[in-house]
Amino acid sequence: MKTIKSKICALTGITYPVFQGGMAWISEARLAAAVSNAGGLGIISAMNADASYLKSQIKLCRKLTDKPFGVNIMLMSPFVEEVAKVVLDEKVPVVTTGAGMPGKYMAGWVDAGICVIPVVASVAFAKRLERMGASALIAEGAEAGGHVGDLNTMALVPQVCDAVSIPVVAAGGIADGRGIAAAFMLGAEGVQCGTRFLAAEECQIHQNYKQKIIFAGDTDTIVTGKKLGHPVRALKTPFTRKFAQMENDHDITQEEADNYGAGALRRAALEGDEKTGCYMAGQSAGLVKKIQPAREIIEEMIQQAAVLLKI
Ligand code: TUI
Repeated sequence: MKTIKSKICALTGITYPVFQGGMAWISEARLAAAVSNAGGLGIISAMNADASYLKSQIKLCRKLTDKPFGVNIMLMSPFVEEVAKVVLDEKVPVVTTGAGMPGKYMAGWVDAGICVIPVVASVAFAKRLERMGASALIAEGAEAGGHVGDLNTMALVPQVCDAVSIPVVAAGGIADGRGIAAAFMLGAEGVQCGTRFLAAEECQIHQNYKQKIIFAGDTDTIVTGKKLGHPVRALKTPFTRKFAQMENDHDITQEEADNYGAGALRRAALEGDEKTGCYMAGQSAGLVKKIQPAREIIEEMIQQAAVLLKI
């Protein structure tokens, strides 16, 4: 069994430099614990939920693993203030952030000794967050699922690596060992995968979601919400096609989009709703072929990458 060691492993105490993305309604304690037990970094999504939800998830994760894990703070959450405090009270080892600038929370987390690893979508944000004390950064390209920036992984990652001296984790479009090897070639010290873990056995989402990921091909995702400034990548379904049509037909308002999208990811993840669910996924869905235990996913990816990197 070959292995890959990097600065990210030393920083976070994980065996393999693979993070599982913090995905709303998807990344809960059982998936995160399975990934951490397999040697990666499992991440619980604080999503749009309140402090008590996050506390119970952290408690469950700690029951299921004694390995390091992370919490992802979605900065657009209405409960962001209270969940930002929970990670301090609970002394969570690693915090990642997404969908915005975590500036006002950085000093508190850094002072408490938390390893803070924000997601960035541009060089300017990367430089600012390094100055604010981030331990590392996740440079996420627009191939990713969910909320996306403008730049693609191939261009973003090397530019962020050149701009900062802290370790960089590459994300967006990475779902196998070839992606990991490529990320290391671009200067990254690790990867974050979301879409591949949707097909983990321990991932608790509805079977319909998993089946859609497995059957998806390279062109089966679409980005909606660009005009309103919140672009989101998801599978092409009746829900996203209608959203795209609404955007094309007229100048859709924020209220209209909010009403249309409310609860759509929850309906996909929990109910497998074919008509009104929003199945967030990255362009790498076409690489995901089967449902496997998280450990198998990680070991398979690392083996393939190690061979390619001649380790
Ligand atoms: O955060 C994510 N992915 C997400 S969050 C999410 S929940 C949601 N649902 C509906 C609408 C919007 C969000 C679903 N998927 N990934 C991390 C990520 N962060 N990707 C890109 C960024 C990002 C983008 C811009 C980080 C900072 C940033 O700063 C610039 C700005 O405009 O704030």
